[in-house]
Order: sequence, then structure tokens, then C-alpha cells
Amino acid sequence: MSLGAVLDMARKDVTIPANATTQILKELHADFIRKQEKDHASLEYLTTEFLRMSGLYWCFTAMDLLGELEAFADAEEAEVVRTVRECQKPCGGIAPAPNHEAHILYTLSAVQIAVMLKFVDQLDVEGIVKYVKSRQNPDGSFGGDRYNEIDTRFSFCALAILHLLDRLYEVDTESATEYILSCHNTDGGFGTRPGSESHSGQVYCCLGSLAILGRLELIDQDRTGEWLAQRQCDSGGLNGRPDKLPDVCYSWWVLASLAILGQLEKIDKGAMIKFITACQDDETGGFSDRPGDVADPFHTVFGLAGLSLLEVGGLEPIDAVFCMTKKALGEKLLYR
Ligand code: GRG
Repeated sequence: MSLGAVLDMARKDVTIPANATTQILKELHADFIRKQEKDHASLEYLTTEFLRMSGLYWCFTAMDLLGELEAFADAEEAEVVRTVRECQKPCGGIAPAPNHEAHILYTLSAVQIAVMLKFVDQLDVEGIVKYVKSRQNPDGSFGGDRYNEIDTRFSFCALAILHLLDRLYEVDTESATEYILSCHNTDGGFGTRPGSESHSGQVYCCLGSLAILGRLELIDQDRTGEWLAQRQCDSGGLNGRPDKLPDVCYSWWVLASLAILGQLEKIDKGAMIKFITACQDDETGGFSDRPGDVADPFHTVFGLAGLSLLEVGGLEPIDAVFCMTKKALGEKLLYR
């Protein structure tokens, strides 16, 4: 390991290489995503079956941001509709892949894909609603699956699914709100459960939930905005919590949270763009977590989504709550 890398680890930041790309390599990123969907024999494809449905959502959203959704969807749609239908289980929930169990995370990804590609009518919507309702606990929290692990991520998934299906009234929104507020910390952030450490991924889920519930006024938004602004490191990148390394995915979790609060100006936009563009692979396309690492679809969609929120690169405008393009959401946009 070089001395520079050791120093970076100690100060919990990265150094952006002097020769890092500053252009947004849109065509290369579209090629990168096409390759992911074609290469079903690769080790990455075979070892990521447990999250396949979310992988599809990341790839379709990335292509939508790049303005390439129609051609890509035309080639993939029949197979995607068949896969999503095969993944819907008798309980109504949707699994990441046909031989896996239903989970609320993959149910949201499937609904997002169905909204994006306009095939919601080919799913058992009543089954999905029944499943989401069955995941709510008496304290308002939501469990992710039949084992009932509780996490504010799952509250967001439940509320987002129901909003996208126009069925929010099917769950107890008062106790859902109370539960989210019980996970709000004095530092302004939110955690997975009451008393857990603030993390920007959970902040995104809790602010997204309150936005869907129409209850953002119940928190001190400036305090939360300050905690989010403190996530920006000297390199310009954002971390998920204090004393951690920046990662391009937080360009989504943190920026989207600030966008929901209408406080994007709290971030140094130029430094942020420099960090995100430096995370691109200028040979293969795609984005990695930090400059010089290996690119993958997860960091690619969130890198592009962050750039879209910052309104650079001519990307399709993204919605901060649902992480889908405004075009794909259409009538389902919360804020127009
Ligand atoms: C529709 C975009 C969308 C999301 C659905 C699943 C979900 C709702 C949100 C996930 C929010 C979340 C918890 C994001 C964080 C993901 C992440 C990279 C966690 C890493 O945690 P650590 O502890 O990393 O490994 P740090 O950076 O804290 O060291």
C-alpha cells in the first residue's frame, strides 16, 4: 500500500488523482449497463442472484437517466415481465429471483420496474397490497419478510410501494409516522430502529417516508440538514456517518435527503461533481465506490442519480424520494 493510501485511511478520506476524468462518460456507462444484462455467465451475475430484482431496477434506472431506456427496454422487456411475474410468491410479495423468498425490498424494486416499464397491470396488485399490509407491526414499524427483521428501510419500502400503487390508505399511517419519529436522533439523523446510530441511508429512508406521509413538518429540518451537510469530506465526496470514508452511493443517500428538505445548497456542488466524476471507469464505463476501484451497477445508478440531482451532464431529471426519473413517475410525482 502506498504512503498516500495509508494517509487517506488515517484521515478517512481519499485523494482524487490529478488525471481523474471530469467529463461525464454517458455512452460508456450505457455500454457498461448493456454488458451487465448480457453477460449471464459472469461470476458477478451468478453470485448476485440474491439481489437480482434490485439489480434490474438499478440497470433500468441508470438507462432511464442516460436517456436510453426505450431501446434497452424494447430488447429486455418480455424477459423482465416474465421474471417479475415468476418472482411473485403466493404471499403476494416479490422475491429477488424465482427460487428465493419474498422480501419487501425486492417487492419495491419490482414495483418500480413495473411503473417504469408500464406493466403494473400484469402483476397481482391485490397480492402485493395484502403482503405490505401484513408486514406492518402494531408499533407502526414494518418487517422486511416473514422473519420480521425491523428497519426503517422497510418502512420506506412499504410506503413507497403503496404510494406507487395508489394504496397508501391501506396501512396505519399514523403509527407508521410515530415509528419513523421514534428513530429520529438528537444529532438530527435517523437510524434503523429507536436508539440506533444515525446513518445517511436511514436518513434518506426516513425523510422519504415522511415525505410520502406528508409529515416532514414534524421534524427540525435545519438540524437534519446540518447533519447531512457535515457528511461532505475535504475530497468533495460524501460519507454515510462521521469518521467514515466517502463513497459515491452517498451522493444519492445524502443529496436526495437534502433535496427532499430543499437544502441542496448546503453542499459544495463543484467539489461534489469532481468526486463523482473521478469515480467513473474511463475504460469500461460505470462508477465505483471511490476513485480507482472496480465499477458496478449499484454505484453506477447512484453516481448518475447524484449528478442528475446536481443538474449536470444532460441526464434525465430524477425524483429525490423514489429514485426514479420524473418522466417515469408521471402522475405519481409527490412534488411537481
Ligand atoms: C429506491 C433508492 C431506493 C432505495 C430503497 C434499500 C433502501 C430503500 C435504502 C437503503 C438505504 C441505505 C441503508 C443505504 C446505505 C447502503 C450502504 C452502502 C451501507 C454501507 O454501510 P457500512 O456500514 O458503510 O458498510 P459505511 O459507509 O457507513 O462505512
